[in-house]
Amino acid sequence: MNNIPISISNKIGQDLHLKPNHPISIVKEKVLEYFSDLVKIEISNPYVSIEDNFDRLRVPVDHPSRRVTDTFYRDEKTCLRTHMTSYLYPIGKSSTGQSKLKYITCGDVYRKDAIDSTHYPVFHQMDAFSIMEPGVDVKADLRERLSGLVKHLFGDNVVFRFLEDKDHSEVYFPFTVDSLEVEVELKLDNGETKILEILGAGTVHPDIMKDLGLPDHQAWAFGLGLERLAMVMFDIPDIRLFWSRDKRFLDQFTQGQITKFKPFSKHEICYKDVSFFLSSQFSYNDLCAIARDEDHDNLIESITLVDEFIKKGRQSQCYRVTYRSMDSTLKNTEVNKIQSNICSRLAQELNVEIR
Ligand code: FA5
Ligand code: MG
Repeated sequence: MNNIPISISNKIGQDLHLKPNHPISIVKEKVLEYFSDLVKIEISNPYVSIEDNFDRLRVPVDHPSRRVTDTFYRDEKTCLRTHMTSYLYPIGKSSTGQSKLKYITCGDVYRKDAIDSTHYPVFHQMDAFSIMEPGVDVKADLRERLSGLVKHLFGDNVVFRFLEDKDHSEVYFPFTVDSLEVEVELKLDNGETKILEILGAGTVHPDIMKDLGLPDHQAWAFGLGLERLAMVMFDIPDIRLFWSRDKRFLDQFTQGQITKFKPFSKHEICYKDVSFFLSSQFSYNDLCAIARDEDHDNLIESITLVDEFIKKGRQSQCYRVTYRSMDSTLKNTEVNKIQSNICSRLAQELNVEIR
């Protein structure tokens, strides 16, 4: 049942959001500055019950996010939190009847995900919950606060939009109604514009308010990802850099200051292809999880499908694993060893036939 590799459990307790001079913490503080009326709650242990992470939030039992290819499970009852919303029920329940419940949390969350420059299996989220005084329009209040947040982060002239569930079917959370996402439009130095989804939000589902013993109250909630904000605010091109221990990265940032990242020499890439006949056990996310596990020094930059064909009725795929070190020049022996370990584990654990 336990599908948590060492490369992931090693990240627990690193707490980038608690290191004052780290970009993740600098952005967190900026968000907290704006939401100073909410009570700040720190929860360092990232293991949560499946009940709190999924069931209490009305996530259907067959929802894709629950699959072992998407979530890291410790045992039948416990997983690594996949979002900070997993505390909505326990915090709400322990303060039952408190019609003043307003809080904000921050922490590391874990998902099996693709490998590319904007996805990493560990990232940081902030989640907020605010119960409304009687008579307050919950939707209007949420929009006002989120507009204020976006301006606080990006300046008064920022261009942004609310994407509403009624217009966009992909905007959906089982734990909210009138759900929305905030999209920010950014002008890059090269003149291009970039669209960035920064958060999900909505009115907390009435069934959950009932479960919390607050059937006559309304509340809003939102959850935002800190890495993507930090990548834009600091001009950080690759999400792996946040985990760098290189002084050339860490020494560039100072508590309370948003400064542009100055890239240090980018090292050369090297790629290796792996081709195999698929099996029923194979999934891309599992391939990434195995690759992460073997790649102790974060040398893998991306894994992409480059070729696919059917031969004698069997489906074959070819993936390109691109290697680049953030800190030093790649050593051939090192890359070969990782690649060969990935291949043997693919054959053993996912039952593919390497070609
Ligand atoms: C959620 O996680 C919801 N819990 C948010 C929420 C809270 C909605 C309360 C309503 C009420 P989502 O999976 O979209 O939603 O993630 C929220 C944000 O986390 C995204 O907007 C994005 O900024 C960030 N994010 C998601 N996946 C990754 C990833 N793999 N790497 C980096 N950032 C990510
Ligand atoms: Mg989303």
